[in-house]
Amino acid sequence: MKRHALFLISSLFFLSIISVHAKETLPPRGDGEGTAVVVGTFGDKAVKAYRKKIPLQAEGYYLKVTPTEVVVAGRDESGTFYGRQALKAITGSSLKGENLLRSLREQYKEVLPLEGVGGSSFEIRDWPSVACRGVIEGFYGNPWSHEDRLRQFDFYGKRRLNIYVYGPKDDPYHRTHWREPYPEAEAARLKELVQAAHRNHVQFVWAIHPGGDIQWNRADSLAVVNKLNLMYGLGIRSFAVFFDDIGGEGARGEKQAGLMNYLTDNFVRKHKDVEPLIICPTQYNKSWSHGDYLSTLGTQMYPEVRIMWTGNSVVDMIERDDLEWINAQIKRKAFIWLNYPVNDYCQSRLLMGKTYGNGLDIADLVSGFCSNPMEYAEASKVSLYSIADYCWNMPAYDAEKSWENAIAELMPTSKAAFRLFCDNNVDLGKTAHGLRREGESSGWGKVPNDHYFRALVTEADALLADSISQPEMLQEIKPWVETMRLLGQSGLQVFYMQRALQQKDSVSFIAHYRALQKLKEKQNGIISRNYEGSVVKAKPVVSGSRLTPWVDAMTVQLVKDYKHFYSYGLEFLPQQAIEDGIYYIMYKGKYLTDVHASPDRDGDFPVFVAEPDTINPQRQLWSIELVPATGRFKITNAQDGRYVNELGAFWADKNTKPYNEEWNTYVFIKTPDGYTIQCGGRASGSWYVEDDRIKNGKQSGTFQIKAP
Ligand code: 14T
Repeated sequence: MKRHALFLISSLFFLSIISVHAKETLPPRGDGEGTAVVVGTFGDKAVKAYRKKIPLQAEGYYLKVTPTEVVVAGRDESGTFYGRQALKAITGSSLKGENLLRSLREQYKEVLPLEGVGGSSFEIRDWPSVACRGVIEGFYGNPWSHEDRLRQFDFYGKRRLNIYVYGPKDDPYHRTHWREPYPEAEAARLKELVQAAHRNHVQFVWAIHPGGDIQWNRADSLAVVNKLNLMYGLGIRSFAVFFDDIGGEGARGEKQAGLMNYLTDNFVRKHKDVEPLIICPTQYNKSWSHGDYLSTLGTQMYPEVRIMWTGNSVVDMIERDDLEWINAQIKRKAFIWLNYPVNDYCQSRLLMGKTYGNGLDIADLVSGFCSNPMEYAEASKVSLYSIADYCWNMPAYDAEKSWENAIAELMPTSKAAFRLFCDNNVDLGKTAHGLRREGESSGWGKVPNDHYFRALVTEADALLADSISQPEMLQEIKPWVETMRLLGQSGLQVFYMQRALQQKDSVSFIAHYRALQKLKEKQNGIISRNYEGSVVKAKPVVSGSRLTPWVDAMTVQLVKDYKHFYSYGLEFLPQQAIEDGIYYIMYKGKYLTDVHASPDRDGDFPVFVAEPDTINPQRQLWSIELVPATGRFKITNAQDGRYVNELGAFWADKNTKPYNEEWNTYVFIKTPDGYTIQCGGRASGSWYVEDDRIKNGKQSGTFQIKAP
């Protein structure tokens, strides 16, 4: 193939790149002259004159723009591809002169203004910080569709991401049925995908996940080689083997290392054009590492095999110290599998906030950096956009700026609306993996509450009405957009309830409360991915860490306050299992008693006592009070105010274990002869009685709650 092109472009094309000065000097269109554009790759004759200017780094390029000359010279084909794109982006920019230069400096590694033409002439030298930059489709849940993936590859090309690892957990031919070939139709589609990836200079890595049932014998080694060869036939030239989330026989390090070496010898090296393998180890994060598993991989596996790593835990941002630790274990640079913005473990949330927290100084310690995204391909682009920025020019990465740019580029016709939407889909809530994202609903509190809620409604409407710009994105996020709308409407109803209470207008209060309930019902009907064959259906939550809990807690609080003063419309209000008050808590005729009533006794706990306490009756009385934030009840002793914790004890140490409404509030459930008392949140379990004291477990006791 001919690698260079020397051609003329008309001055019309060039107008937008160059300043007014340049425009004047350009010859008019159609006179046969114009700006000379030279495009080529290192080694081509056309760019020979510029060979010393081309960056040495793979995928780097040199770009020169003057009124009479444009040069794009890549270190390699990818470099030329990215150089052309940079030229196109600059051509499309409306900026001029110094403003243009300033913006170029933000985006490209080296920008050198050329003398004399006031910002309209410059040279750019640009190259990536990280060699392998991209995406690993490695989540549980509905795999991306064919069209999703095609759109992703175009996006990667534009954003200069160069690797895509195919490993959706719910593709049977990747994992559960790894030995079997893809059916013909699926194979044909994969082939088409591979070509689309390559057109965008994206390496397509196909991953196999054999660890669930692999036998460490010749037959299964051959079964893997056989499958890889079939995939080679579809045009795939890069492969990975995953051993994540398995136990037992498949998890043995020396066997895995042996297989990787076997595959390298009997597959990779048998072809001239296959990249070194990638392994996802079983111990793919530090918190799971034990024994000599990692160092076994490090010493026994060929050094060219790349090893994936998610960080200090399954879901973690990556820092330099962490890499120094793992690289020493595996005797090579880790290939990062970043579990963000994947949401397969918090499916009700979309993760569309800023991508922050990864060190800006880790480029020299990684062999690659891939993001595991959400099953929502379009929505994932907000974060992937930033991952791309981060990997291309790591020291210059600015999470905030990159997020703003992503929003503007992904939803050009509804920027403000989309920005508000993303800003309300940031945090994950409490999950087993612990990652939290800050700054959800960042505009909340900066304007009056009702204004904010109204904006949620109007911007949701704006997004729902915008069918021109990004139908695929809108289709995907629609259940969350509708949820944002309902959240806004609910917030307004809460606002009206508050106002009604202030104005002592019980009729209005009840009306708004009922309107709020209607919105709740609507919300319950919203389900994402509610189609035939969906592996995962999600119930969307918007601003799940800020506004949604605020609306819920506010509702509980307002209802409580209302009940305090009014009796109108009580039939429409939820009944508390127990009205706030002071009670005896009894079990089989015995009284729960704060025997010591001594606030500082370590590890103290109340016990059930047969006799009523006539000297200190308060010791047997308990305040039971609904806590709006959790909708559950706090139980405190009337004598000394100590709360009962989930294990039926008083605080062990009030400094190290202070009251926590998540853990220390309880659900009362009415039964025919009393109540069962359930712990909330992660403290899950029910109270029962053993040796006259409260225990938390699966069996649940029945307690009587009696007014004194
Ligand atoms: F291979 C790994 F690097 C990895 O992260 N594996 C999975 C991944 O497919 C998934 O998307 C991600 C987020 O849920 O976490 C890993 O899956 C897990 C992690 C767990 F801690 C599955 C079960 C777990 F208990």
